[in-house]
Amino acid sequence: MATIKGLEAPTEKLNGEDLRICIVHARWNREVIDALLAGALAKLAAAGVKKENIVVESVPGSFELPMACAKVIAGSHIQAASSEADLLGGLTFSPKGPSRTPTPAPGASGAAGTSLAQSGPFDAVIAIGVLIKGSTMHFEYICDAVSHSLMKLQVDSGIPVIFGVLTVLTDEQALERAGIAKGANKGHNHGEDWGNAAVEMGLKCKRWASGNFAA
Ligand code: RBF
Repeated sequence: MATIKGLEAPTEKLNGEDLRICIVHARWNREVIDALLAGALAKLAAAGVKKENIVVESVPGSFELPMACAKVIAGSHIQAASSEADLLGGLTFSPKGPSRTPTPAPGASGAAGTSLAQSGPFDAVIAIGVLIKGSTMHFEYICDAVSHSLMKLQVDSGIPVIFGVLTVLTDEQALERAGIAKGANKGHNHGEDWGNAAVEMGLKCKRWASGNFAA
């Protein structure tokens, strides 16, 4: 019997061209991480998120994900505030003393014809990790701490934090959920769903924040 499980696609086409998104991934279980990361990046690109508006950072393991996500969210707010000051010809301070940054010309572009990266705060963060159960209680503690901390972070910060953490019992389950299983059936790459979720939540949270709701 066909399963009833799974994600229904959004009803409208999502346009991510104005979004800025950060992916933070762990490096444990790298083969699986790389497939999930590629899946997420492919869906961000398919939704029109510009390369220069995607930041990818890594941390050692999944336990480090909540702290890293909190820091990149905070840092992107600081970056946004300082680039707003720049646009007004703001003062910057360095050990050599204060200097004033010239205001960029409208439509200015970066090196080799690339457009300048957006410097607004991140509209969504995707936390990617792969936790595979071992023979001790380590797995349970990390899964619990990471899932609770990422949920708390998104609610407290108001920035969607996509839960891209596989919590699996076997290597095979991990490979299957990254679309790289060994058998004829490769499974499904959940990284793709996380890329789509980041775009959908980034767009919706922006719209809701401006008091705009579905009719
Ligand atoms: N990190 C992961 O992302 N996935 C794992 O499956 C994983 N298993 C671990 C198993 C043990 C016994 C230990 C000690 C660490 C493991 N970590 C794993 C790393 C963990 O998330 C973190 O990076 C380290 O505990 C350092 O804070």
